[in-house]
Amino acid sequence: MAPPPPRPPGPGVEDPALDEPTAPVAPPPPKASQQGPATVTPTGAPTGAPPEAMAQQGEYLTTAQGARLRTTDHALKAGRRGPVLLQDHHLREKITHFDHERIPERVVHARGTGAHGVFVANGRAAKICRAAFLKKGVETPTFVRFSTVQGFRGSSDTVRDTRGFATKFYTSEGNYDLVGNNIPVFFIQEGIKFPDIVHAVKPEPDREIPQAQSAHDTFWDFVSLHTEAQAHVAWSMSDRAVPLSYRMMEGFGVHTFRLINDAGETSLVKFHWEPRQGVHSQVWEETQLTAGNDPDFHRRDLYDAIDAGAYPVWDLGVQVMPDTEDETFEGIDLLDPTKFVPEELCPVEIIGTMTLNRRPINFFAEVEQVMFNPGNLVPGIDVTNDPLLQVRLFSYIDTQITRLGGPNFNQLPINRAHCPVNDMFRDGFHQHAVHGGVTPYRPNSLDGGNPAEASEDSGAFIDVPQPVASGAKVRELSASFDDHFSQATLFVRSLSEVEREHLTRAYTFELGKCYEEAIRLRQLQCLANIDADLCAEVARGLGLPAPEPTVPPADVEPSPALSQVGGTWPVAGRKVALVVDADTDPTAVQAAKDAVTAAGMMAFVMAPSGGKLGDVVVDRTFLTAASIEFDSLLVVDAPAPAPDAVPLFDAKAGHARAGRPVDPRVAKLVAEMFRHFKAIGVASDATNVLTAAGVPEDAPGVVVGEPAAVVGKLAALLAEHRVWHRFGPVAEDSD
Ligand code: HDD
Repeated sequence: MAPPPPRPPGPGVEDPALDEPTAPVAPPPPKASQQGPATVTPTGAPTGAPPEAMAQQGEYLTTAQGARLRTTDHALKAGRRGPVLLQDHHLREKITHFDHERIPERVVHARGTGAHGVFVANGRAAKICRAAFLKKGVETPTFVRFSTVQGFRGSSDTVRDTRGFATKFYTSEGNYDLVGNNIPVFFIQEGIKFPDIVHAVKPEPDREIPQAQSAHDTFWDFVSLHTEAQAHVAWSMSDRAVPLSYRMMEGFGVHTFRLINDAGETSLVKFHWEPRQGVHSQVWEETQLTAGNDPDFHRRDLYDAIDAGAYPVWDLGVQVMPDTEDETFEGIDLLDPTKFVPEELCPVEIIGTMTLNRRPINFFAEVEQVMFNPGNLVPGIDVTNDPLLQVRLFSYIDTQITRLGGPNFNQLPINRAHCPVNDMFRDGFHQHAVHGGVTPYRPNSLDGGNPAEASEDSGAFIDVPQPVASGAKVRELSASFDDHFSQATLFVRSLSEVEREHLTRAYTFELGKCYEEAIRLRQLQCLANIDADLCAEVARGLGLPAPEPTVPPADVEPSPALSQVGGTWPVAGRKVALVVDADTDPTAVQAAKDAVTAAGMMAFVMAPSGGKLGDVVVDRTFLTAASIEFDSLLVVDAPAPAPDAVPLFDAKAGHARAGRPVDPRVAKLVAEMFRHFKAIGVASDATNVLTAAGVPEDAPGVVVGEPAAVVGKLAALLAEHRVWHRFGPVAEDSD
C-alpha cells in the first residue's frame, strides 16, 4: 500500500519549500543571431539602452514596478487553508496581465511568420527612382512577414490560399512598406468590395466552417458573381497557392506604382520578388498530410533554414513602363489590380537583393506587432489611382487602432523608423515617448521653430503632381476594367501539362465541396469563358454538363514565364532524409551525411529510435518524422520491423509484400515520397524497401547504388524539384 501523503503543516508552521529563495540567475543574453532592430526613441534619439534592456533586467523576479518578489507560486491567503486575499497586489497584477495577453488577430493574414533581413541595392533603379535605399551598394535592414490570408491565427500553414509577402525597409528616409502577395493579381478591382470577398472566403457565419479553406459555397458564390475575381481564382487553383515553403515563393507588389527620379521624370512600375531558391510547390496530397503532421511546416522551414545558415535570398525586380496619359501598357490597364503584365511583354529588371538572416527574438513583439501599410512610402515612390490601392491606404492604419490598441503603434520597436522621427503626434494610448518642448504645433516661436518643414532638396516626400481627370463624381470604373476573363485564359494556357492537371483537379475538388448546384453551374459558366477544355474536364469531374461560353475565350499568347516547371534551381537548403537501421555502420551513415552536406543540402538522419549511432546524432525517428518534411530520401540501410518500438503504429501491416521484411513506417515513407514525385535513392543492398513500398526499381527518379554516389544523382533530380514524368506525360498525384 502506498504511504499516505504528508499532512500539510498546521497554522503558523513554516513550509520548508517556501523557505529557500532561488539562487539569482542573470537573464539570458540574446543569441548573436537574434539582435533586435536599432532602438531609438520615437524622436530618433538613441535610448542609450541595448534592445535587450527593454525586456528582462536584473537577476531577480520583480513586480511590474520593480519590487523584488519572494514568490510567484503562492497567493496571499488567510492561513494556509484559508481564502485568497484581495490584498494580494502581485496576484492581481499577474492575473490581470495574463487576462489581457491576447490581442485581436489580423482580420485577414492572421497566420504568419516573420524574419529580419537586409536589402542591398545594385543601383540600377537610380535612373528611375530617387529613393536613397535604391542607390548602388546601400544596405537597408528589412523585416518580412509571410502569411496565409483566410485562416485564423492557429490555422495550418499548408492550406490552399494566397500568401502575403510584406516587407518593411527601414530606410534612411523613413520606413517603406511593400505589402504584396505571392500572386500578382487580386480578386477585386475596388477596395470597397474587400469586406465582401473576405466575408465570402472566411468560415461561413452559421457554423463557422470551414477553417482556412476556399472550398465552400460562399467563396464560389462570390467569385462566380463578381467575375473580375476569375483571374485570381485561376492562380489560386494552381500550384502557386500551395507553396512548398515561404522561401520558394515569388512576391508581387500587385498594384502599379509611380516612381520619380532626381530629374523629376516618372515611370510606372510593378514590383517582383524572385526567390533564388526557385518557385516550388507541394502536391495536393502532400499539403493535406502536412496540415496534420506539421501545421507549422512553413514557419518551421523558414526558421530551420535560417538556423542552418541556408539564408533565403530574393532578388527585387521591377517592370518599368512609360507613364502615359492613359496608364495602359500593351492594352493592359495598369490601374486594374486584376491584371498583370506578362514578363515577355515587359521584362523584370533586378534592382537589389534581400537576404533573410535573422529570426525574431520574440514572436509576439515582432511578428504579431509588426504593422505594414502601403502608404508607408519614401521620396521617389508614389501610389497610383488604382482603386484597390487607394482604399488600402486608409485601411491599414485604421485596423491597427483596434489590433494594436491605439494610435501609437508606430512606436513599437519593430515598427519604429531607424531614422529620426519628429511628428508632433502626442498622447494617446500606450504613449512611450517622453516628448520635450511645449510646441507640438508649427510654426512656433517657443521651441525655436522646431520642427522645420523640409524642401525637396532636404529630402521631403513630394507627392507626384499627377493631373487629376476632371469630370463628374461617379461610382463607376472605366470600360477597360470590364474584361474579366482574358488574363485567366492567359494564365491557364501558360501552364505546363502537369500544372494544368493540378489546376483541373483543384477546381473539381473545390467545386465538388460546394453544396449548391447553382453555384457549381455558375462557376462552370465562368470556366467556359476562360477555356473550353478546362471547363469540360471540370464539368466531367463534377458530373455536370459543360456550358457554352457567353464570351468567347480570349485569343492570347501564353507566357512561358508563368510555369514553375522545366528549369533547374540551386539545391542549397533542400532537405534529404537518410534512413538507417538501429545497427547500421555509423561510418556509412557519416559518409552519406557528408556527401549530402557537400552537395549543399541538409541531411537528417532517421533511425528507429533516437540517440546516436556511434558519433552520428539521430535527427528524426520513424515515429516523429513524416515524408512531407523532406525533399528527397536516401535509404542507406533497410530497417527491419521493430514491433516493440512502434506502439503507435500497426507494425504487422504493410511490410510483408515480398523479400526481407521492412519497417512498415519506412515502407509508408517511401511510398508517399514516390507518389509525391520526389527523388528516392536506395543503397544497392536495401532495395527490399522499394519492394515493400510497391515502387519499381527502374521507375523514373529512383536511383539505386552506393549511397555516396547516389547523392549526386539525387541532387541533379532535386534541381528540377520533382520527377514530374514519373507516372507518364500527365502526372498522377494521389488525391
Ligand atoms: Fe491587405 C493585411 C496584402 C488588399 C486590408 N494585406 C495584409 C497583409 C498583406 C496584405 C501581405 C498582411 C500584413 C502583415 O503581415 O501584417 N492586401 C494585400 C494585397 C492586396 C490587399 C497584396 C491587394 C493587392 N487589403 C487589401 C484591401 C484591403 C486590405 C483592398 C482593404 C480595403 N490587409 C488589409 C487589412 C490588413 C491587411 C485589413 C489586416 C491586418 C493589417 O492589414 O494590418 O487592413
